[in-house]
Amino acid sequence: MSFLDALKNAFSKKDDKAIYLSGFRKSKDSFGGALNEMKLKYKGVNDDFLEQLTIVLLEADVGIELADMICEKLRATSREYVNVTFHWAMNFLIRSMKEIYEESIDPPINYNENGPTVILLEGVNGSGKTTTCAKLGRMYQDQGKSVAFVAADTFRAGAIDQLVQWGDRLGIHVIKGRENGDPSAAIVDGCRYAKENNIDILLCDTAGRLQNKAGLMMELSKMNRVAAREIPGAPHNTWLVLDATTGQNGLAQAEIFNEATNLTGIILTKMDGTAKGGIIISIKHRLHLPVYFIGLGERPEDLRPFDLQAYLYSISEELQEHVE
Ligand SMILES: Nc1nc2c(ncn2[C@@H]2O[C@H](COP(=O)(O)OP(=O)(O)O)[C@@H](O)[C@H]2O)c(=O)[nH]1
Ligand SMILES: [Mg+2]
Repeated sequence: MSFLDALKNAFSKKDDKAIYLSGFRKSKDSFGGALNEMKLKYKGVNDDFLEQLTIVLLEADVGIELADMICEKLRATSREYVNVTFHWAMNFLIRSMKEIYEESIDPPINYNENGPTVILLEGVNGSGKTTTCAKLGRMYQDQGKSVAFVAADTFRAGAIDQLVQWGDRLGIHVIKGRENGDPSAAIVDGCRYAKENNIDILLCDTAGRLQNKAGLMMELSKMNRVAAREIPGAPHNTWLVLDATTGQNGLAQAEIFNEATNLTGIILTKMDGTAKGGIIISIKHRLHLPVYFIGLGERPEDLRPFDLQAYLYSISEELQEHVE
């Protein structure tokens, strides 16, 4: 059985197939579609083919380093075979993407067994932090957990109200920071509320100002310090919320945040609106950070755990259908 066949088999057994397929539709159409067009012109794994493949990979935002690496490996391996079909090359490509993602193992999400689990959401303005807070809140509620929000984005006018509105809609209590106040004060209040009210999951919506790295570092490290003082081991998770539509620029942001604080994972938002899903592979390769969740829309229910098989299947579905 070819790699793509095995992928199809594994995918067919999954729940939520339709949701993943529709969420990754843009990636599928552009990435899978561009690869399919290459099939028509295929005359072997030669320079023209590899050049075109590099372009397709760059358009999917896999990044130049990985695009070159994959193409080089494809070139070298294809020399060992006499009849290299297009189908074989596509199997090689998708399998390479899987292997790159799996180079490092994703640690499971860190839950506090002895009290509230504190999760900090970080990221630049507009990346989707507040919406993701609402989505995670909804997900944990569905799992039967008690949830509270901390509105610690005290810098952006309206940011606190936005989270309060989500809290009202979802029936989740919101601990509010003071506009232009110290976000760490809100974190302290939130941790105390969580301890006193047996909250399982405390989701903290923070501000992410990238203008000044030293300032960002100071602010984030203070939030970490005060959280740890209130609840042992807190923050138990620090997730960077990244807008998938920003492509390789998102990778640069991730690197800056990762230097400023101890990130433990990534949430990639707006996957429904982009064909640039390849960023998932390059983040994993460069920063060894797991992508725990993806945002597939603006509603609280539009969050799904990132599923590598579903992603790879979705982008290669087109290739499967036309395979002999
Ligand atoms: N299509 C889509 N839009 C999203 C997603 N996540 C967030 N958004 C939208 O992106 C915009 C900014 O989100 P917001 O949560 O306010 O970002 P923040 O500044 O980081 O808190 C809003 O209009 C959201 O509805 C997603 O997964 N898909
Ligand atoms: Mg916000």
